Amino acid sequence: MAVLPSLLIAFFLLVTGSALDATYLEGFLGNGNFEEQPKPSDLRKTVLKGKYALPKWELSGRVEYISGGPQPGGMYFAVAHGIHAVRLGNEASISQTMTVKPGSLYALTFGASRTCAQDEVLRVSVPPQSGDLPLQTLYDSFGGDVYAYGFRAKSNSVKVTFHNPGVQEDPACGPLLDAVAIKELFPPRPTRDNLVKNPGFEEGPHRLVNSSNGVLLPPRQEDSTSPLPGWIIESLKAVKFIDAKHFSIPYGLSAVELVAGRESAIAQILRTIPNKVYNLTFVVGDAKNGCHGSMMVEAFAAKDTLKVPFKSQGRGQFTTASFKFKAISARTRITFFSSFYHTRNNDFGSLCGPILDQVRVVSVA
Ligand SMILES: [Ca+2]
Repeated sequence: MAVLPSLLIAFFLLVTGSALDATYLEGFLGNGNFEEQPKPSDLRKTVLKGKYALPKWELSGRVEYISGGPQPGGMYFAVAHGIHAVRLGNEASISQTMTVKPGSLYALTFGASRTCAQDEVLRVSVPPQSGDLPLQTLYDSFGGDVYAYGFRAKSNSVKVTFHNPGVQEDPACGPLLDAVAIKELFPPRPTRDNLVKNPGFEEGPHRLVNSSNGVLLPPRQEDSTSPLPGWIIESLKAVKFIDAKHFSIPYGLSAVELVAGRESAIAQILRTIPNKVYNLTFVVGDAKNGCHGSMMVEAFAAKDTLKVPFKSQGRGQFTTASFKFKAISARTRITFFSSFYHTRNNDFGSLCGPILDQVRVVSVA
């Protein structure tokens, strides 16, 4: 498997930990793609035997070491990143301790999918933080989904754990975890000519190599620990972080795709002056990813709203919209969502939608 040189360097720094204080951290965790194989004596069929059977990881409960493709018993596991993955059975977990900078914001990026039950959940914890990721919705019907989870480091060493809190009749049932990477994030600040933090979505989680389908930002992300710095992911479903390498992006190198209709919204809380009038500008378009049709993005700020229709021909076109709102308090929430659901023309199982970029709020003199 081809690994970018920068990832190798970051991986080296990650495992040695020596230069971390001064160095920016991005890349796989130790054996983050699970391609460093366990010793044959540490495996019973596919089940890993003991706490240290998988190099660089600590295991608990029934963890299987999986090769992608057809499985005995008729199941098929898609492994998008390399060949191997782990499967977390009933109440099983895998952990890794790593060196980080206290106070810094990080995002974990990982490939995860459910294997048998509809209601499988992956719990990610980096104490004292923890979050449950429902895997019920398959956003990409082919390669499995890639998610991000953000956390703020409380000390210079953190223990990252992926846990299956579920109990199914078949103890092997549970989420498949295919690759795990980390990236340090730098939360952007509002500027004099824009009150919005991270307005063009340029700061976001690591994209896995081979990950051509974007990174899902799970729902219920607080702005202080969001993997998309500054932004809150509200509601029930994910928003997708997409990059210029695989999608058409209006401005810069990344944007967000509103893939789950009204079930998912992206929001930010701005500092405003009550009774002052502001102008909100944003860009709506399509990512040139086979997502066609009549789209609509709804924007909300204080008591004002705007519906922006956009007819996607799947050519990577975009339009700029703006409206004025009057702040009613010292904090104003701006919110965006897609009015409709869309699926890709070439794959009706994959959710897609309008993209949002370049959000700007300035006060009107
Ligand atoms: Ca952008």
